This record gives sequence, structure tokens and C-alpha cells, in this order.
Amino acid sequence: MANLKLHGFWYSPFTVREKWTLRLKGIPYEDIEEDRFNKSLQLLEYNPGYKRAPVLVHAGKPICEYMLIIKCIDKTWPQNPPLAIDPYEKALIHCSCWLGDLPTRSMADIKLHGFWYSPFTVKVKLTLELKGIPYENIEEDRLNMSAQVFQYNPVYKRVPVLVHDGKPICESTIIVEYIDQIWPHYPLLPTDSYERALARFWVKYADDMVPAIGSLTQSSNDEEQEKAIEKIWEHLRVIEDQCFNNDVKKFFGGDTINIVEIAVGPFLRCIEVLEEALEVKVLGDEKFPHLQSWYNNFKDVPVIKENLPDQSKMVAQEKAIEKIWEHLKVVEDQCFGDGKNVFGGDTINIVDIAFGPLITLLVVLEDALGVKILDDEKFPHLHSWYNNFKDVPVIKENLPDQDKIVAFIKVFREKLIASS
Ligand SMILES: N[C@@H](CCC(=O)N[C@@H](CS)C(=O)NCC(=O)O)C(=O)O
Repeated sequence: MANLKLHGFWYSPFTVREKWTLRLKGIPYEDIEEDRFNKSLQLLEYNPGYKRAPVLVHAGKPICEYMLIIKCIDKTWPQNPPLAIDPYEKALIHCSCWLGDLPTRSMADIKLHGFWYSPFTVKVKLTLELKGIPYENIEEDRLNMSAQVFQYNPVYKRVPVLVHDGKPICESTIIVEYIDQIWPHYPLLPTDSYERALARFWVKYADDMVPAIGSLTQSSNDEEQEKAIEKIWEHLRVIEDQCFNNDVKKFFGGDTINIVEIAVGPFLRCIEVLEEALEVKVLGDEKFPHLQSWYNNFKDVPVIKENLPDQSKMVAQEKAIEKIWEHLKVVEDQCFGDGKNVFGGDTINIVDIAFGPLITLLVVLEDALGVKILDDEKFPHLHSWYNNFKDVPVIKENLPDQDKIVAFIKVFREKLIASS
């Protein structure tokens, strides 16, 4: 990434042309904004003749003069060329460059449907960002996913979904590999077949860690928490000893991030979030020195740092569910702990009426968020009380319509977000 640096002035049409060219080709680069009245020593050193920008520095070697830079970019990264292959078109483009108008080649239409906090979505996002591929991010509402997601992913009905020129691709790993094939610069998969197979093995192993992370999210007491952490540790130990067991390599594939980092990194971010939300220790360099130093290298890469989901926002989300559980635990132990059919004994009373709609709301949220809130193992009394309550014919017939509640929550959330 830092292999390619562009020194320029943001307002200069010459610099802008280079930026367009790099963007069109999806080539990641570091933008070095120069001060026209106080140019950097590097710029003066790179372009001692004219002392002007733009200057593109590729692997330490400077290239000056915008037309030469464009030609050089086109030759070095021939994919997705803004300078057309056809000689006639090429000639036209040269002409229009001189006239001051770089023709815009129609950019691929790429849309990413996802949730900002989902590690699966993050895998795809990091891939696009690392490769510098422009895309439209479509943030889905978990409570009310767009009809497009159901249309694009009718089998699993989940995100991420990448839509490339109108064609949907589902499943995060498949999407990452697809992107890597279509835009091969900054390759994420090794070219050697054996190395590729090894990388894919670890990508799969990262996905296999998901149930253990899910158990930690769902744990409601110390014992469950410890069990879940043990399970995660088992996985991390394997990764520590067998995958990132190299002191020399910065990343799995060497000096640059590859598909293994893309697969493991977002899950480690989830673990970090759970550590903070549940006040537990899972990661750490005493236990997993290689993994920790690899993760630090990963997070240090500017594109990763900028695009990993915000930890404090994720923690807040986790803590909200924790808070609900705290309340439910009190209700479970103190209110419905005596095994009565309903609170009033055999007939519904005011307490049942008070809790009924709240629990209905939680059940809707469970469904919408994909989180088990009213877990029957965690809250057996509350669970059986709710079943009894729902079974009473008058209640059954008058419970609010689930779709209507979802629609209401959506409007309510939108208003809340707008007013915050
Ligand atoms: N194996 C899938 C997993 C995707 C997944 O679980 N997505 C979740 C978000 S983290 C989802 O869309 N859930 C919505 C739902 O289940 O309704 C992948 O790699 O893409």
C-alpha cells in the first residue's frame, strides 16, 4: 500500500487526473498532500528539475509529469485500464488528456449489503477497501432487511451480499474470493496451489470459531462464560500454534495481508468487543503472543484501522442485551420463581398483563436481531410462564401482529436516530 505514494495538490487538475486513474484501476495508494508554498523536501528531491507536483513514488522510485505517470500506471497495472486497449480509443484519450479532459470510463457498479458490525460483512468491506475498489455501502436494518436481500439471497436470507453489475454474490468467503479474482491487484489468495489450499483451510477454521464466540455472547452466568472462553481458547491455541506460529512473517502470507487475515481479523474484533462488554480476558500476549502480535500488525495497517467497526459502538450494542438479561434474571428469580401457571395462580392478573406485552416485544426483537434473549435454559420459569400466558385464548387472539410491531420499531428507531 505505502508502496505507492502520490504527492500532489488536491485542487490541481494534474493531481486529480492521477487520482482518477488510480481510483479507476482500484489501486491503493497513499495520498501526500503538498503545501504549494512550502513543498516537502521529498517533492523537491523527487522532481529537482521542475520542483512541481504531481509526483508518483512507486517502490521508492519517483515518476514526474502527469502524462508519463498515467502511462506508467497503465503499464504497471494493466487491469481495468482507463487508457483503452484499442489504439484508436487510446489516441482519442491522449488527445482529450491534452485538452484537459480525462474521459471517465464507466465504473463497475458494486453494492455491498450488510450490517456495519457483522464480522462477515467486515470481511468483504476490508477486501474492497484494501484493493481500493469503489463501492456503494448499503447498510441493512437487521430489524427490517430490504426486500433486495431476500431477492438476492433467497436461500439464507442474510448478509453480506455483494451486487456486481446487478449480479448478486452471497457468503462472505465466496465474495472475498470472487473480488480477488475479478480485481487481482493486491492479491489475497496465494498463487501457489498448495499455499492457496493452506490459506483456505485457515479461512474455514476461522468460520468454525463462530459458534464458540456465539456461546460467549449468549452466556448468562460465570460457569457458561468460562466454558465459552475455554472453547474459544481451544481455537485460538490452534491458530497460535499452527497458523501464526512464525516470528519472521508479519502476516500469514508474508509482508502483506492475505485472505487468512481477512478471515480471522473481524472475529478477533468481536472477541475484543466481548472482552470489554463482559469484562473478561480472552486474548492477550501472555497467552497468545504470536496471535496478538499478528493482530496488532493487522490493526496497524491504515486501511484496516479505518475500516474495522467501531469498538465502543459495538460494546454499547452488546451491553444493551446484557442489561436486558440482568432485568430478566430478577424477574425470573423473584417474580416467576415459584412455578405458578401464571402470576396470579391459575388466572391472569395485573402482573401478567404488565409483563406480557414486554416479553412479546423481546420475542420480536429476538427474531429480528438473531439473538436469543428469552432463552429457555437461562430463564426456564419466565419461558414457561410466557407459554402459559400466550396459551390463554383471549391473549392468543389479541397479541399484536408481529409484522406490525416490527414496522413500528423501525419507525420508532428512525425517529430516535433522527432526533439524536
Ligand atoms: N456464512 C455466512 C454468514 C453470514 C451471517 O451469518 N450473516 C448474519 C449477520 S452476522 C445475518 O445476515 N443475519 C441476518 C439474519 O439471520 O436474519 C457468510 O459467511 O456470509
